[in-house]
Amino acid sequence: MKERTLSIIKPDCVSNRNAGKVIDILEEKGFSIVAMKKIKLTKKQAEGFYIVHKERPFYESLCTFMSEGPIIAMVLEKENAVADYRELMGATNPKEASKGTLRAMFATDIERNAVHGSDSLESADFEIGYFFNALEILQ
Ligand code: IDP
Ligand code: MG
Repeated sequence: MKERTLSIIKPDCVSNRNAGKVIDILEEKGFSIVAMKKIKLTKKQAEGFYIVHKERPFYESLCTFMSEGPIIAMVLEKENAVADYRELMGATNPKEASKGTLRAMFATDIERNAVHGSDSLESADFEIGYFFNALEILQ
């Protein structure tokens, strides 16, 4: 089944000028970009996005990082997009990420790990709606 998932190129990866490489790989791997925008989140907007993590010890630092500079948010479409994009991203900690994954290639550490991807169809619905309205997404 064709699915849609939310991808974010995080501030570290945008400021390192690796965004184009990430987008190139996404297209090579068969993901279609059905929406895309470059924005800088406020700390409050980052907190809202990561609300599920609000009790985690890294929440405060994560939200500061995610609002330090521009990000590129994209809606990706493909068969099995949620799981396939999680696999392409690799493990949260780049030290554990398999060779060839985006995090193995572009992440610095467990926090500054280059990319985000929705972890389920349910999260994808919430996360896509957080960044895009219906008019901004190709039908
Ligand atoms: P995920 O992005 O692989 O789904 P999550 O557990 O959902 O990982 O965590 C969200 C984000 O929070 C991670 O991508 C990373 O930027 C950051 N993060 C996760 N665990 C840690 C940690 O132990 N220390 C610092 N930052 C973390
Ligand atoms: Mg997650």
